[in-house]
Amino acid sequence: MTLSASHPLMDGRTADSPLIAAYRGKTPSRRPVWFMRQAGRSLPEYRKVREGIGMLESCLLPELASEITLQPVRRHDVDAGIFFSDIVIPLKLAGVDVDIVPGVGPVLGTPVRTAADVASLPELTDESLAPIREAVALTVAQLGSTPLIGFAGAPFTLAAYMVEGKPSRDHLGPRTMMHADPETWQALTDWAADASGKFLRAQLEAGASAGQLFDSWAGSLGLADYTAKVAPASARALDHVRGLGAPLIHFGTGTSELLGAMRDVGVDVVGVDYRLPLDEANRRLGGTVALQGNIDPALLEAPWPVLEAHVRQVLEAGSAAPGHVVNLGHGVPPETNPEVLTRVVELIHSVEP
Ligand code: 1CP
Repeated sequence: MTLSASHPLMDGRTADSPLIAAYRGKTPSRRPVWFMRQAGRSLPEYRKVREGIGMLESCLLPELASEITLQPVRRHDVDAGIFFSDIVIPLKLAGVDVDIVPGVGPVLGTPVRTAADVASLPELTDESLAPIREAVALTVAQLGSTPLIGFAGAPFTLAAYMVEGKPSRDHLGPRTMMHADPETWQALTDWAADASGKFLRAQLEAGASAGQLFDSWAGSLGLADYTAKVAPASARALDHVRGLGAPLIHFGTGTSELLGAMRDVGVDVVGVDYRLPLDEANRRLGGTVALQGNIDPALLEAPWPVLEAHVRQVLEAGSAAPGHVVNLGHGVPPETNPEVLTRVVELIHSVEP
Protein backbone atom coordinates (compact mmCIF):
# COMPACT_ATOMS: atom_id res chain seq x y z
CA MET A 1 0.00 0.00 0.00
CA THR A 2 1.84 3.07 -1.21
CA LEU A 3 1.07 6.34 -2.93
CA SER A 4 1.81 6.58 -6.65
CA ALA A 5 5.17 7.89 -7.84
CA SER A 6 3.47 11.03 -9.19
CA HIS A 7 1.83 11.87 -5.84
CA PRO A 8 2.98 15.27 -4.44
CA LEU A 9 4.44 13.56 -1.36
CA MET A 10 6.43 11.12 -3.50
CA ASP A 11 7.61 13.25 -6.45
CA GLY A 12 9.43 15.89 -4.38
CA ARG A 13 6.75 18.58 -4.31
CA THR A 14 5.67 18.46 -0.65
CA ALA A 15 7.97 16.07 1.26
CA ASP A 16 10.31 18.90 2.31
CA SER A 17 7.58 21.49 2.89
CA PRO A 18 7.54 23.17 6.31
CA LEU A 19 4.27 21.41 7.18
CA ILE A 20 5.42 17.87 6.44
CA ALA A 21 8.85 18.50 8.02
CA ALA A 22 7.22 19.66 11.28
CA TYR A 23 4.74 16.77 11.28
CA ARG A 24 7.71 14.41 10.92
CA GLY A 25 9.64 16.06 13.75
CA LYS A 26 12.27 17.65 11.49
CA THR A 27 13.25 21.32 11.57
CA PRO A 28 11.11 23.22 9.03
CA SER A 29 12.43 26.14 6.94
CA ARG A 30 9.75 28.33 8.55
CA ARG A 31 7.13 27.86 11.24
CA PRO A 32 4.20 26.18 9.49
CA VAL A 33 0.67 27.43 10.12
CA TRP A 34 -2.83 26.70 8.80
CA PHE A 35 -6.26 27.27 10.31
CA MET A 36 -9.12 24.84 10.83
CA ARG A 37 -12.09 26.26 8.87
CA GLN A 38 -9.76 28.60 6.99
CA ALA A 39 -12.13 28.21 4.03
CA GLY A 40 -15.58 29.48 4.77
CA ARG A 41 -17.69 32.33 5.87
CA SER A 42 -14.89 34.60 7.12
CA LEU A 43 -13.89 35.12 3.45
CA PRO A 44 -15.93 37.42 1.15
CA GLU A 45 -14.65 35.49 -1.88
CA TYR A 46 -16.14 32.31 -0.31
CA ARG A 47 -19.51 33.93 0.33
CA LYS A 48 -19.53 35.09 -3.28
CA VAL A 49 -18.88 31.70 -4.94
CA ARG A 50 -21.28 29.92 -2.56
CA GLU A 51 -24.22 32.24 -3.40
CA GLY A 52 -27.32 30.14 -4.12
CA ILE A 53 -25.48 26.82 -3.78
CA GLY A 54 -26.17 24.50 -0.84
CA MET A 55 -23.31 23.42 1.40
CA LEU A 56 -23.27 19.72 0.49
CA GLU A 57 -23.89 20.51 -3.18
CA SER A 58 -20.85 22.82 -3.18
CA CYS A 59 -18.70 20.02 -1.73
CA LEU A 60 -19.69 17.74 -4.61
CA LEU A 61 -18.93 20.17 -7.45
CA PRO A 62 -15.21 19.43 -7.97
CA GLU A 63 -14.25 22.80 -9.51
CA LEU A 64 -16.06 24.76 -6.83
CA ALA A 65 -14.72 22.66 -3.93
CA SER A 66 -11.23 23.08 -5.36
CA GLU A 67 -11.60 26.86 -5.77
CA ILE A 68 -12.86 27.22 -2.17
CA THR A 69 -9.95 25.10 -0.89
CA LEU A 70 -7.47 27.36 -2.72
CA GLN A 71 -8.96 30.72 -1.61
CA PRO A 72 -7.41 30.90 1.89
CA VAL A 73 -4.05 29.61 0.61
CA ARG A 74 -3.85 32.46 -1.90
CA ARG A 75 -5.04 35.05 0.57
CA HIS A 76 -3.12 34.16 3.74
CA ASP A 77 0.04 32.35 2.54
CA VAL A 78 -0.75 29.51 4.93
CA ASP A 79 1.43 26.39 4.79
CA ALA A 80 -1.37 23.99 3.83
CA GLY A 81 -4.72 23.78 2.15
CA ILE A 82 -7.45 21.85 3.97
CA PHE A 83 -9.75 20.11 1.54
CA PHE A 84 -13.14 21.83 1.41
CA SER A 85 -15.69 19.20 2.27
CA ASP A 86 -17.53 18.05 5.39
CA ILE A 87 -17.44 15.11 7.75
CA VAL A 88 -20.97 14.07 6.63
CA ILE A 89 -20.08 13.88 2.92
CA PRO A 90 -19.37 10.10 3.15
CA LEU A 91 -22.91 9.65 4.56
CA LYS A 92 -24.36 11.68 1.71
CA LEU A 93 -22.36 9.73 -0.90
CA ALA A 94 -23.47 6.43 0.65
CA GLY A 95 -27.08 7.53 0.17
CA VAL A 96 -28.00 8.51 3.76
CA ASP A 97 -30.64 11.25 3.92
CA VAL A 98 -28.51 14.06 5.37
CA ASP A 99 -28.27 17.78 4.74
CA ILE A 100 -26.43 20.73 6.21
CA VAL A 101 -28.95 23.29 7.35
CA PRO A 102 -27.61 26.88 7.36
CA GLY A 103 -27.13 28.13 10.90
CA VAL A 104 -27.68 24.64 12.33
CA GLY A 105 -25.30 22.04 10.87
CA PRO A 106 -25.78 18.41 9.82
CA VAL A 107 -29.38 17.14 10.05
CA LEU A 108 -30.51 13.58 9.17
CA GLY A 109 -33.97 12.77 7.72
CA THR A 110 -34.15 9.79 10.10
CA PRO A 111 -31.87 9.40 13.12
CA VAL A 112 -30.03 6.06 13.46
CA ARG A 113 -31.05 4.55 16.82
CA THR A 114 -31.80 0.82 16.60
CA ALA A 115 -30.02 -2.32 15.42
CA ALA A 116 -32.37 -2.35 12.40
CA ASP A 117 -31.50 1.29 11.59
CA VAL A 118 -27.79 0.43 11.57
CA ALA A 119 -28.30 -2.78 9.59
CA SER A 120 -30.06 -0.81 6.85
CA LEU A 121 -27.29 1.78 6.42
CA PRO A 122 -26.08 1.69 2.79
CA GLU A 123 -22.43 0.88 2.11
CA LEU A 124 -20.15 3.63 0.76
CA THR A 125 -18.72 2.49 -2.58
CA ASP A 126 -15.38 3.58 -4.00
CA GLU A 127 -17.10 4.70 -7.23
CA SER A 128 -19.28 7.21 -5.38
CA LEU A 129 -16.12 8.98 -4.17
CA ALA A 130 -15.22 10.06 -7.73
CA PRO A 131 -16.14 13.77 -7.17
CA ILE A 132 -13.85 13.82 -4.13
CA ARG A 133 -10.91 12.36 -6.06
CA GLU A 134 -11.54 14.80 -8.89
CA ALA A 135 -11.67 17.85 -6.59
CA VAL A 136 -8.45 16.79 -4.82
CA ALA A 137 -6.64 16.22 -8.11
CA LEU A 138 -7.68 19.66 -9.42
CA THR A 139 -6.53 21.24 -6.16
CA VAL A 140 -3.08 19.67 -5.87
CA ALA A 141 -2.40 20.54 -9.51
CA GLN A 142 -2.69 24.20 -8.45
CA LEU A 143 -1.03 23.97 -5.02
CA GLY A 144 2.48 23.13 -6.23
CA SER A 145 4.74 22.69 -3.20
CA THR A 146 2.01 23.59 -0.67
CA PRO A 147 0.60 20.37 0.78
CA LEU A 148 -3.12 19.59 0.84
CA ILE A 149 -4.50 18.09 4.07
CA GLY A 150 -7.30 15.57 3.70
CA PHE A 151 -9.66 14.85 6.57
CA ALA A 152 -12.52 12.77 7.88
CA GLY A 153 -14.77 12.71 10.92
CA ALA A 154 -13.94 10.22 13.64
CA PRO A 155 -16.61 7.57 14.28
CA PHE A 156 -17.75 9.05 17.60
CA THR A 157 -18.30 12.54 16.21
CA LEU A 158 -20.11 11.14 13.15
CA ALA A 159 -22.21 8.81 15.33
CA ALA A 160 -23.07 11.78 17.54
CA TYR A 161 -24.85 13.39 14.55
CA MET A 162 -26.33 10.09 13.34
CA VAL A 163 -27.90 9.10 16.67
CA GLU A 164 -29.16 12.56 17.61
CA GLY A 165 -30.12 13.36 14.01
CA LYS A 166 -28.76 16.89 14.49
CA PRO A 167 -26.12 18.85 16.43
CA SER A 168 -26.40 18.51 20.19
CA ARG A 169 -24.57 19.85 23.18
CA ASP A 170 -24.22 16.87 25.51
CA HIS A 171 -24.30 13.98 23.03
CA LEU A 172 -26.56 12.04 25.39
CA GLY A 173 -27.94 9.80 22.63
CA PRO A 174 -24.62 8.23 21.59
CA ARG A 175 -23.35 8.15 25.17
CA THR A 176 -26.44 6.23 26.25
CA MET A 177 -26.29 3.86 23.26
CA MET A 178 -22.69 2.78 23.90
CA HIS A 179 -23.76 1.36 27.28
CA ALA A 180 -27.44 0.51 26.78
CA ASP A 181 -27.00 -1.26 23.43
CA PRO A 182 -23.29 -1.99 23.00
CA GLU A 183 -23.77 -4.25 19.98
CA THR A 184 -25.64 -1.61 18.01
CA TRP A 185 -23.04 0.96 19.09
CA GLN A 186 -20.25 -1.26 17.82
CA ALA A 187 -22.00 -1.86 14.50
CA LEU A 188 -22.69 1.86 14.07
CA THR A 189 -19.15 2.97 14.87
CA ASP A 190 -17.71 0.24 12.63
CA TRP A 191 -19.90 1.54 9.78
CA ALA A 192 -18.82 5.12 10.44
CA ALA A 193 -15.16 4.06 10.69
CA ASP A 194 -15.26 2.39 7.28
CA ALA A 195 -17.12 5.29 5.64
CA SER A 196 -14.66 7.85 7.04
CA GLY A 197 -11.67 5.62 6.31
CA LYS A 198 -12.65 5.26 2.62
CA PHE A 199 -13.31 9.02 2.34
CA LEU A 200 -9.87 9.84 3.77
CA ARG A 201 -8.15 7.22 1.65
CA ALA A 202 -9.70 8.64 -1.52
CA GLN A 203 -8.27 12.08 -0.66
CA LEU A 204 -4.79 10.75 0.14
CA GLU A 205 -4.61 8.61 -2.99
CA ALA A 206 -5.76 11.52 -5.15
CA GLY A 207 -3.01 13.83 -3.85
CA ALA A 208 -3.46 14.94 -0.23
CA SER A 209 -0.13 14.83 1.66
CA ALA A 210 -1.48 14.41 5.21
CA GLY A 211 -4.74 13.29 6.82
CA GLN A 212 -6.56 14.65 9.85
CA LEU A 213 -9.17 12.75 11.84
CA PHE A 214 -11.59 15.19 13.50
CA ASP A 215 -13.12 13.89 16.73
CA SER A 216 -14.53 17.29 17.60
CA TRP A 217 -16.92 16.02 20.28
CA ALA A 218 -14.72 13.37 21.95
CA GLY A 219 -14.27 15.77 24.86
CA SER A 220 -17.76 14.86 26.08
CA LEU A 221 -16.35 11.44 27.06
CA GLY A 222 -14.36 10.30 30.07
CA LEU A 223 -11.12 8.42 29.47
CA ALA A 224 -12.61 4.99 30.29
CA ASP A 225 -15.47 5.32 27.78
CA TYR A 226 -13.18 6.85 25.19
CA THR A 227 -10.68 4.02 25.47
CA ALA A 228 -13.20 1.15 25.54
CA LYS A 229 -16.00 2.41 23.30
CA VAL A 230 -14.48 4.87 20.84
CA ALA A 231 -10.72 4.51 20.32
CA PRO A 232 -10.98 1.07 18.62
CA ALA A 233 -13.32 2.49 15.96
CA SER A 234 -11.04 5.49 15.40
CA ALA A 235 -8.13 3.07 14.95
CA ARG A 236 -10.26 1.13 12.46
CA ALA A 237 -10.92 4.31 10.44
CA LEU A 238 -7.18 4.97 10.26
CA ASP A 239 -6.46 1.35 9.30
CA HIS A 240 -7.73 2.36 5.84
CA VAL A 241 -4.80 4.78 5.40
CA ARG A 242 -1.93 3.37 7.43
CA GLY A 243 1.22 2.55 5.56
CA LEU A 244 0.66 5.16 2.84
CA GLY A 245 3.44 7.29 4.38
CA ALA A 246 1.29 10.42 4.81
CA PRO A 247 1.43 11.95 8.31
CA LEU A 248 -1.78 11.40 10.31
CA ILE A 249 -3.18 13.98 12.74
CA HIS A 250 -5.83 13.42 15.42
CA PHE A 251 -7.79 16.39 16.78
CA GLY A 252 -10.61 16.90 19.26
CA THR A 253 -11.87 19.62 21.58
CA GLY A 254 -12.04 19.38 25.35
CA THR A 255 -9.65 16.44 25.09
CA SER A 256 -6.92 17.47 27.57
CA GLU A 257 -7.49 14.21 29.49
CA LEU A 258 -7.61 12.06 26.34
CA LEU A 259 -4.44 13.14 24.53
CA GLY A 260 -2.48 9.96 25.25
CA ALA A 261 -5.38 7.72 24.25
CA MET A 262 -5.85 9.73 21.06
CA ARG A 263 -2.19 9.32 20.18
CA ASP A 264 -2.46 5.59 20.87
CA VAL A 265 -4.93 4.99 18.04
CA GLY A 266 -1.76 5.37 15.98
CA VAL A 267 -1.05 8.88 14.69
CA ASP A 268 2.01 11.06 14.09
CA VAL A 269 0.51 14.32 15.36
CA VAL A 270 -1.94 15.27 18.09
CA GLY A 271 -4.04 18.40 17.73
CA VAL A 272 -4.54 20.36 20.94
CA ASP A 273 -7.47 22.71 21.54
CA TYR A 274 -7.03 26.09 23.25
CA ARG A 275 -7.51 24.83 26.80
CA LEU A 276 -4.09 23.31 27.50
CA PRO A 277 -0.70 25.01 26.94
CA LEU A 278 1.37 23.09 24.39
CA ASP A 279 4.32 22.52 26.74
CA GLU A 280 1.94 20.81 29.18
CA ALA A 281 0.36 18.79 26.33
CA ASN A 282 3.88 17.72 25.31
CA ARG A 283 4.69 16.74 28.89
CA ARG A 284 1.52 14.62 29.09
CA LEU A 285 2.48 12.91 25.82
CA GLY A 286 6.07 12.34 26.93
CA GLY A 287 7.51 14.16 23.90
CA THR A 288 6.46 11.28 21.64
CA VAL A 289 4.60 13.11 18.85
CA ALA A 290 4.45 16.43 17.05
CA LEU A 291 1.70 18.83 18.15
CA GLN A 292 -0.71 21.05 16.24
CA GLY A 293 -2.45 24.09 17.74
CA ASN A 294 -3.42 26.13 19.70
CA ILE A 295 -4.19 29.86 19.30
CA ASP A 296 -7.42 30.64 21.15
CA PRO A 297 -9.98 31.66 18.46
CA ALA A 298 -11.51 34.09 20.98
CA LEU A 299 -8.33 36.20 20.85
CA LEU A 300 -8.67 36.86 17.10
CA GLU A 301 -11.05 39.65 18.15
CA ALA A 302 -8.67 41.08 20.78
CA PRO A 303 -6.50 44.20 20.21
CA TRP A 304 -3.39 43.30 18.16
CA PRO A 305 -0.85 43.61 21.02
CA VAL A 306 -2.91 41.14 23.10
CA LEU A 307 -3.21 38.71 20.17
CA GLU A 308 0.48 39.09 19.27
CA ALA A 309 1.59 38.29 22.83
CA HIS A 310 -0.68 35.22 22.84
CA VAL A 311 0.66 33.97 19.48
CA ARG A 312 4.26 34.39 20.70
CA GLN A 313 3.38 32.40 23.84
CA VAL A 314 1.92 29.59 21.70
CA LEU A 315 5.13 29.52 19.60
CA GLU A 316 7.28 29.39 22.73
CA ALA A 317 5.25 26.60 24.35
CA GLY A 318 5.12 24.69 21.05
CA SER A 319 8.93 24.69 20.85
CA ALA A 320 8.89 22.06 23.61
CA ALA A 321 7.38 19.47 21.25
CA PRO A 322 9.31 17.33 18.72
CA GLY A 323 7.49 19.26 15.98
CA HIS A 324 4.90 22.03 15.99
CA VAL A 325 2.39 23.17 13.39
CA VAL A 326 0.57 26.31 14.45
CA ASN A 327 -3.21 26.31 14.21
CA LEU A 328 -6.18 27.55 16.17
CA GLY A 329 -7.52 25.62 19.14
CA HIS A 330 -10.73 25.17 17.07
CA GLY A 331 -12.14 26.59 13.84
CA VAL A 332 -12.03 30.17 12.54
CA PRO A 333 -15.17 31.94 13.84
CA PRO A 334 -17.30 33.15 10.88
CA GLU A 335 -17.13 36.81 12.06
CA THR A 336 -13.31 36.87 11.99
CA ASN A 337 -11.69 39.70 10.05
CA PRO A 338 -9.56 37.83 7.48
CA GLU A 339 -6.90 40.55 7.59
CA VAL A 340 -6.18 39.55 11.18
CA LEU A 341 -5.51 35.98 10.04
CA THR A 342 -3.09 37.18 7.34
CA ARG A 343 -1.25 39.27 9.94
CA VAL A 344 -1.02 36.29 12.32
CA VAL A 345 0.51 34.21 9.52
CA GLU A 346 3.09 36.95 8.82
CA LEU A 347 3.99 37.12 12.51
CA ILE A 348 4.44 33.34 12.76
CA HIS A 349 6.59 33.24 9.62
CA SER A 350 8.78 36.05 11.02
CA VAL A 351 9.82 33.98 14.05
CA GLU A 352 12.85 31.66 13.74
CA PRO A 353 11.77 28.02 13.36
O1 1CP B 1 -22.88 26.92 4.65
C1 1CP B 1 -21.79 26.90 5.29
O2 1CP B 1 -20.83 27.62 4.94
C2 1CP B 1 -21.81 26.00 6.47
C3 1CP B 1 -20.64 25.97 7.35
C4 1CP B 1 -19.76 24.74 7.13
C5 1CP B 1 -18.49 24.71 6.52
C6 1CP B 1 -17.71 25.85 5.92
C7 1CP B 1 -20.09 23.43 7.50
C8 1CP B 1 -21.35 22.96 8.12
N1 1CP B 1 -19.03 22.59 7.13
C9 1CP B 1 -18.04 23.35 6.54
C10 1CP B 1 -16.76 22.84 5.97
C11 1CP B 1 -15.95 21.95 6.79
N2 1CP B 1 -16.42 21.10 7.76
C12 1CP B 1 -14.54 21.76 6.66
C13 1CP B 1 -13.69 22.32 5.55
C14 1CP B 1 -12.86 23.39 5.44
C15 1CP B 1 -11.98 24.09 6.42
O3 1CP B 1 -11.65 23.66 7.54
O4 1CP B 1 -11.51 25.16 5.97
C16 1CP B 1 -14.16 20.83 7.64
C17 1CP B 1 -12.75 20.34 7.95
C18 1CP B 1 -15.34 20.44 8.31
C19 1CP B 1 -15.38 19.42 9.34
C20 1CP B 1 -16.52 19.37 10.29
N3 1CP B 1 -17.86 19.43 10.02
C21 1CP B 1 -16.35 19.14 11.67
C22 1CP B 1 -15.02 18.91 12.33
C23 1CP B 1 -14.31 20.20 12.54
C24 1CP B 1 -14.87 21.11 13.61
O5 1CP B 1 -15.14 22.29 13.27
O6 1CP B 1 -15.02 20.68 14.75
C25 1CP B 1 -17.63 19.12 12.25
C26 1CP B 1 -17.97 18.93 13.71
C27 1CP B 1 -18.58 19.30 11.20
C28 1CP B 1 -20.05 19.33 11.31
C29 1CP B 1 -20.59 20.63 10.84
N4 1CP B 1 -20.70 20.96 9.51
C30 1CP B 1 -21.16 22.25 9.40
C31 1CP B 1 -21.34 22.77 10.72
C32 1CP B 1 -21.82 24.15 11.04
C33 1CP B 1 -20.96 21.75 11.62
C34 1CP B 1 -20.94 21.84 13.15
C35 1CP B 1 -22.31 21.74 13.74
C36 1CP B 1 -22.31 21.58 15.26
O7 1CP B 1 -22.10 22.60 15.96
O8 1CP B 1 -22.52 20.45 15.74
